[in-house]
Amino acid sequence: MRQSTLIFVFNPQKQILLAMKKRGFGKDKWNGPGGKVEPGETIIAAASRELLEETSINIAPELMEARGVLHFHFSGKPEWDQDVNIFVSHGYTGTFEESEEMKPAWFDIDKIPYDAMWKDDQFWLQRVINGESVEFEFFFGDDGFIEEYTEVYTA
Ligand code: 6OG
Repeated sequence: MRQSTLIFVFNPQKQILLAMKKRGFGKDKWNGPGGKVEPGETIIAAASRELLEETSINIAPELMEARGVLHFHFSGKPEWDQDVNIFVSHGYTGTFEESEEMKPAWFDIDKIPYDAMWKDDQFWLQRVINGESVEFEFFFGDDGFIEEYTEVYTA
């Protein structure tokens, strides 16, 4: 399965960094920065690279906390299927800037814009914010809605 990344950065005011996707897959949705793992790249290196490319923020690899994985399946579009590896960081250097791909902004954690996000986020994002690791499998229909989902429990 294609590997991808999603990173949630928190500032000292405990706000979360989300970014409006301006083009491509997930256009017009708020999401964490992130993207595909390139051949020969580690997942964590891809997370740092995507964050820097999309928002100009730098995170040392040791500050990246792995928080699980989401397995996405898209009906009729197997080429979109992907495993999205979630990371959280409470430290960063630099100041975020808008890129061609994303427009970042800080959000209070009680004002997350779920209505303008992927439909799966409401099932797991709050738990990641609370410090948990998650693993889910989501099956999306043609209309962008979730047809079925299961939580994968690992002891
Ligand atoms: P590019 O393929 O444009 O990166 N991603 C999803 N994120 C959420 N929250 N829900 C989904 O439900 C997602 N599917 C993909 C992974 C795509 C970015 O979007 C994330 C990547 O960060 C279907 O490089």
